[in-house]
Amino acid sequence: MRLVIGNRNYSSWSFRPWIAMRHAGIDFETQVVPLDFTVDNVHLLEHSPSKRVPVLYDGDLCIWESLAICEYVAERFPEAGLWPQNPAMRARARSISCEMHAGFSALRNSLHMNMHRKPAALAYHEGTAKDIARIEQIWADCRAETGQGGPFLFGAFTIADAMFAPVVSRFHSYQVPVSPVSKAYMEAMAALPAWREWEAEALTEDWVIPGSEV
Ligand SMILES: N[C@@H](CCC(=O)N[C@@H](CS)C(=O)NCC(=O)O)C(=O)O
Repeated sequence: MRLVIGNRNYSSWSFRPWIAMRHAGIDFETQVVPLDFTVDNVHLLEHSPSKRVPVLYDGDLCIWESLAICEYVAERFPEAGLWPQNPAMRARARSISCEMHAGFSALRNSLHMNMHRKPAALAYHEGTAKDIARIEQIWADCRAETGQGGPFLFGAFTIADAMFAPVVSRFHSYQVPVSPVSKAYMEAMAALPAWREWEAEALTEDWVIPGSEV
């Protein structure tokens, strides 16, 4: 399998399936196709029917959209336990994953993922503050109700954690003040070997996207 991703430093959507697949120990190649907004990323059309990354190729099969890729690998590698075993917990994990995939646009548009950024606070608008509050509520509820047996949202690491991974990175880069529960969750995420591998690669990249530097 081959996962086509954007710049590791900025491509938050690419980070999600990559960390899920790497953490699960799935064998795949990574192909980096740098984003270039000066030419409207037309080169992405060579790799992706939607002109967006990430895209997963499994032989001739092409799967795009981060959450669809995660769903595909969870089905193809059931032993990896990428969703919770318990049906009620699995349904909840899907609810919060869909909520992340479909929402939080104020946060995503104002605090871009940028692992190179020297961590420092940045003023943000009310919409972003509301998104942050909702995310912290999701994390607190999961840690209290479904997080037994491990430091992640459903105890063991699942796709739900992968979907929130770029948010963890953003909260760190922009020094968003968080609760002790969120802080502990963020530390567990950043300690994952897969996280460290992605971050180390991101820090070697020297591409700069001016619009993502805030
Ligand atoms: N809903 C898509 C979003 C993918 C997306 O927007 N990817 C960005 C990179 S993080 C992209 O390819 N941008 C290229 C462009 O907008 O031209 C997903 O979940 O995969």
